[in-house]
Amino acid sequence: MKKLILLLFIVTSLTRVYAQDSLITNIGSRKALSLNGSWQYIVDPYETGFYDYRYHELNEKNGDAYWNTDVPANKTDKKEHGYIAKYTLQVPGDWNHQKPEFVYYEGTVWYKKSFDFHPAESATRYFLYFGAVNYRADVYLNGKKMGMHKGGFTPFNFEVPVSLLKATGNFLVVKVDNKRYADEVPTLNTDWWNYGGITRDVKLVEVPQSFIQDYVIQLKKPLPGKAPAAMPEVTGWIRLNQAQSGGNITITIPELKLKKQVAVIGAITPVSFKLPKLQLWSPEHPKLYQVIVATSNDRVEDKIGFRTVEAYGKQVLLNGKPIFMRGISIHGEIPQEVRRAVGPEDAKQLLGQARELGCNMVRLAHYPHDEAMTRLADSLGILVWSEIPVYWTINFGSQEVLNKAKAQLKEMITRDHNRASIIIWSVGNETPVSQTRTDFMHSLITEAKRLDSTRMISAALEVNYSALKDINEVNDPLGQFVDLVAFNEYLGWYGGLPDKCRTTNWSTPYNKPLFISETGAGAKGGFHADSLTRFSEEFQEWYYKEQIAMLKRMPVNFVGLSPWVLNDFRSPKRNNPIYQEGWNRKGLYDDKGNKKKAFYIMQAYYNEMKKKTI
Ligand code: GCB
Repeated sequence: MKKLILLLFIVTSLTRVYAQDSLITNIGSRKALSLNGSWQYIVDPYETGFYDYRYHELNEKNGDAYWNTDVPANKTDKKEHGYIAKYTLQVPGDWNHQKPEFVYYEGTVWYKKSFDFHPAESATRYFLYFGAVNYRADVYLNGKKMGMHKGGFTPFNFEVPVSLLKATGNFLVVKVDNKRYADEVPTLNTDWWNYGGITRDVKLVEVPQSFIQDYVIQLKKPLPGKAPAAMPEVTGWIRLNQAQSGGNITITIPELKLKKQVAVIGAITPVSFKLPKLQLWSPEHPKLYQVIVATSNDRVEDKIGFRTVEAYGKQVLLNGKPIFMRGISIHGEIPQEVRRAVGPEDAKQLLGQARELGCNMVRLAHYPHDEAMTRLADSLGILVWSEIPVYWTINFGSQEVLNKAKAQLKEMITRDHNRASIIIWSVGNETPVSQTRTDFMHSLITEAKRLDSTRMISAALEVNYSALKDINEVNDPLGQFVDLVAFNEYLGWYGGLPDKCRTTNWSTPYNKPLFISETGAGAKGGFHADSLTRFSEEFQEWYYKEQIAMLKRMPVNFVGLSPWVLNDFRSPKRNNPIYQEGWNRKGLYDDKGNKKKAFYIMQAYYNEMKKKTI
């Protein structure tokens, strides 16, 4: 009996690992049927469509489950659910902004899409792909459960057996639940609105039996402190969906006249080759190359930039040269329409605003943003900090929570490990110091390094305002494990008034580059008063002036900042009825897209730094 239990345990843990390893990357280059558009829905705050009246999960035999057909077989049938055109939501998109009754809704909504589909005749496999669903998704096709995923900002896919697909009237149902729980990532408490729904693209993706699932084609880490060699070397690997022996993989970069063939040696085949006459990717020259990865029966095409990045002594070196990061923190939200950002147009707006400010870097807070953002950052030449929502006080003592954080870390890195723009993976934000916390975060850092050894790893640390001195040390023990010591400070907003900056200096005991991952003050756009009046544009302007004067006294290892924040954003924690009304007002742009006075202070500083550092 004991042996049987052990065997069952091994089998279930293997399937769990397998499920996490199945993510197909570069989904945009795959043949797919888009399932975006109108979906019908049922709001189900009591989860009546999921549990019976004894609160047991409904099973396949129970017609009351909302993933079962809503069409009565005959007129005596009792159906207490149904999907009709009157109740529709657009996908991708959060539900909160789509109907007034959803503004504050957190809970379960069932989404249903019908579609017709003629499977290809050749041996082909199909996957249902979701760019992101916040937070938990239970996916059913034609009454069969395809799988469940947790994590609101990362992609996942489930294989669909061909035999299940019908030529007409496929019945795809997704139960989306965005209730907050103490043991999830993020936890109950965040300073942003918990937008629910199928927030990113949905596709039915077609691939051959044996296909290219993922690959890393990036420059090898240079020798410490060195620029890439004259003929830089690419190292990486290609992952096929299943182990295979025999056959070749070909990597082609037409512009460099490169064609490299390697023999497949299992599921993962390492590759390495030199790139002659390479133009390195940088913010000034965001050069991307067309890269084609092919096997005898599969082919994917990508656009990849090649560069190196590392923390070296007190500096951050990009292609061997020190850089100063003129950053801004960004939430994935379009405030003008009070909704989650999604797709290329929204990315254009957000990164366009950052460019106007004079940025060469963005911190995508506090969760992985839409893939359109990192793809656009690649082509615009904007450096990126990408983060998982390990935010404030999650349950650091729980192995289960650690596994959830690791799953999101893996999905974030897997989706984007070929994006040249991404130079920093962040494992969290403002986590409170304790040994349990440090062990948890250290474990995430180790995992991030295992998954990607070519980028810097960081986390936004915090400052204790009650213990402020003239010289403050950023000495959180986590500092010993990160590559970049990053900290959030709001001196003049949370600690004293802005003139406090005049006597305050910062340092770190770690011999590493130092980055200010947040600084900011609230102001209601259009509210003008003297600079001592909180929430006036003048107060925020004063704050930025004092901060910048302080930045000019920063030690030599100061490598940049990403102030808080680009735009005002919705937050249920901000309830001043006159100035906030449910909005965090620390944006340099207000919620209508107007620039506040502080915007121009920051822009002038960045212009100055641009001249100095290029
Ligand atoms: C922080 C958090 C950020 C908040 C910000 C604030 O330190 O990292 O998520 O929104 O402060 O406005 O207080």
